[in-house]
Amino acid sequence: MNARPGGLHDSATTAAFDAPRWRRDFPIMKQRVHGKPLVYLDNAATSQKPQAVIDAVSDYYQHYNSNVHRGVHQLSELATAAYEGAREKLRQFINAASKQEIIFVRGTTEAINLVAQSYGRSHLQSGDEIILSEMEHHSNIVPWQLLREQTGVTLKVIPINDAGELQPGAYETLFSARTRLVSLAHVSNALGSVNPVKEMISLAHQHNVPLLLDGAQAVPHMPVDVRDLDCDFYAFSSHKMFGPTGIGVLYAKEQILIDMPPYQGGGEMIRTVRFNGSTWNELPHKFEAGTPDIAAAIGLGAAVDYLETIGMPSIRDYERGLLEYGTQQLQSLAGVKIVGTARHKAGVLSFVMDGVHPHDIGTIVDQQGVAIRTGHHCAMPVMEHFHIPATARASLAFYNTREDINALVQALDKVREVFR
Ligand code: C6P
Repeated sequence: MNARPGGLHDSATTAAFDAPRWRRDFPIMKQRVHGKPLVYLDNAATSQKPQAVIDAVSDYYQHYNSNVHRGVHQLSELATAAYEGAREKLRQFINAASKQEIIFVRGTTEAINLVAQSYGRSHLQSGDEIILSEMEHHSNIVPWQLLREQTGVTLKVIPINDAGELQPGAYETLFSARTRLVSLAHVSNALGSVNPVKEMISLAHQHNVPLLLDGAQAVPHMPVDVRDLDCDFYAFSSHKMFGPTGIGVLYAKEQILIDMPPYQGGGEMIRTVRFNGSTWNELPHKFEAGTPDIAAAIGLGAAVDYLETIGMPSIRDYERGLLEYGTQQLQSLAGVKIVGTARHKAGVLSFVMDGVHPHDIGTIVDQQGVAIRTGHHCAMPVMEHFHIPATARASLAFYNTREDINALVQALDKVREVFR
């Protein structure tokens, strides 16, 4: 490991964590891209999958593929046990009070749409207010705009400062007698800012307002305890936390879910159906209409087991050291500017380079085997704030190393050569 003397609390945390050992669990890491070893720094878009997750999905299809909650035959019982077992693993992972509070959805986007359409349409009226922030992903803006068209609610936005932090003091001033919900990123995907969510939840509750956290970029990188946070809703995606695509979780406090109408109708979510009316299944099934992505849920359960083997506090500490190393490296490059310099950050390095469009950066570093994302990252209001069309973004996971950062820096040298 390329230890740098004087690095910000780096050597102790990074040296203790054996990232290359964990990386060997990910078969895709042996891949070569354009003839170069793969350097995967696009984890905020989606993470890679360890063999244990791939095996869990494949084992289901090979040995007990069957529908859940429907059959009395053995395969169906095995599938149901594995699917519900995965739910229990998720409950423990985020410390929810009961399995009834874990709703399987397609991902963060569907989770937020579910809350907007079910909770929003049944609890909010014209003139009611929802507080969002300027750093939200489109998935935490557009569902509320759709609700605005349907109900006439008003959206209020917490502004950010030029470090990419929520402007101190601004949040509190947005509350009024009509505030009905706050919906906020735990960690920004475009900037990496970690928001002071615990204090923000507490303030919302002082106003008797529930709060939803978009945890898509938090759950893969730090311990999350929904009871300690006391959030009312928490949304996250499996594919960003080393699990399969097509599955994610909406956590919500049980009483809130009881008071919410179903989001979609169909099989599984009903107790009785007659032409003059139907009654709903108990939680969490009331919100899981139709056959779910059973294999993906089981794979997500395996991802949780895997993450717990490593330990979320170790992952958080290691990535913090790696982010500091990456920040120092990028800051030392002439003409490179990091976008998002919040005091509290998770492993996202968004940057721009003088005279080079981010898409050109992405294309040239790809030729060197380095995968990063370029664009607006589905956070156009953030780009607007910084008056830029796009950034290049390197996003970290626990299997990344300082060598990966060094490879990015070398690839950026190539970019400079091309544009000299
Ligand atoms: N961000 C990124 O490259 P889905 O697509 O539903 O799994 O997650 C949506 C989503 C919601 N909130 C945040 C904070 C996110 O980062 C994302 C996904 C990816 O940054 C793809 S745009």
